[in-house]
Amino acid sequence: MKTCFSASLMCADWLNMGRDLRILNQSCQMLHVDIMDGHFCKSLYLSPAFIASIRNATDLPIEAHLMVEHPEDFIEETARAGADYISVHAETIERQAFRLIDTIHALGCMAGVVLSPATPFSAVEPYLNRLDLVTVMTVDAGFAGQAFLPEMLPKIRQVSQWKRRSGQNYLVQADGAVNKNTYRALFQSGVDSYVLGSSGLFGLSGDLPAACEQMKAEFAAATREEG
Ligand code: S6P
Ligand code: MG
Repeated sequence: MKTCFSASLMCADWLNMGRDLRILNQSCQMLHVDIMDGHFCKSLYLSPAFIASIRNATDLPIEAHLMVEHPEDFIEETARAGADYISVHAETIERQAFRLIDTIHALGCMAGVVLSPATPFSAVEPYLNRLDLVTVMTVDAGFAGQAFLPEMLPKIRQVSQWKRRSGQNYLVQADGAVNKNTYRALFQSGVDSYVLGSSGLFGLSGDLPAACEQMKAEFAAATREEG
């Protein structure tokens, strides 16, 4: 599967979003929009309205990462705003996982599920075969700039091995502290899609075109020996 770089727009320069999207359109394969309600995690960032406002500025697939306590309240609005992938947290869908995955698909979107660091692989195993995207959080949800949690690597391997063994086609994604120090371990664990935030892209020195080139070079260097 081709590597996917997904830019986390909560870490972008909001004052220059239009300009930066034109650059990201050339260097990334997906855009990642973190939607928080201040309850599931103690932060407020982007929203379905933000997705609607950027929809016409990009042909890249947009993923909405719903960090909200009640995803059922936001799924339809997020789909109407133009999201291609809607990812909900495993911890928030336990008792209605199958129904909500069906709802996402019925709205014409691809369905993703995200595992917080403390959530084990077994929590999502019952419905993995219905997913298009599985994200393992490698930091706690809610904040940029946190330290990578290496304890998450075995879980990523479980997600990627299950995919291989079952012949499923979902993308395996890592979100949190994805950068030159972690690419290699993530790649070796089977990650297909890399969410790039402050440490892997927007916080690199220089302007955004230079940062995109640096990011791609760092990824290539970290994974080169792997072929
Ligand atoms: C965190 C959010 C992430 C962040 C990303 C920031 O709640 O889901 O998508 O945007 O982790 O990147 P970094 O490199 O600062 O961890
Ligand atoms: Mg995210």
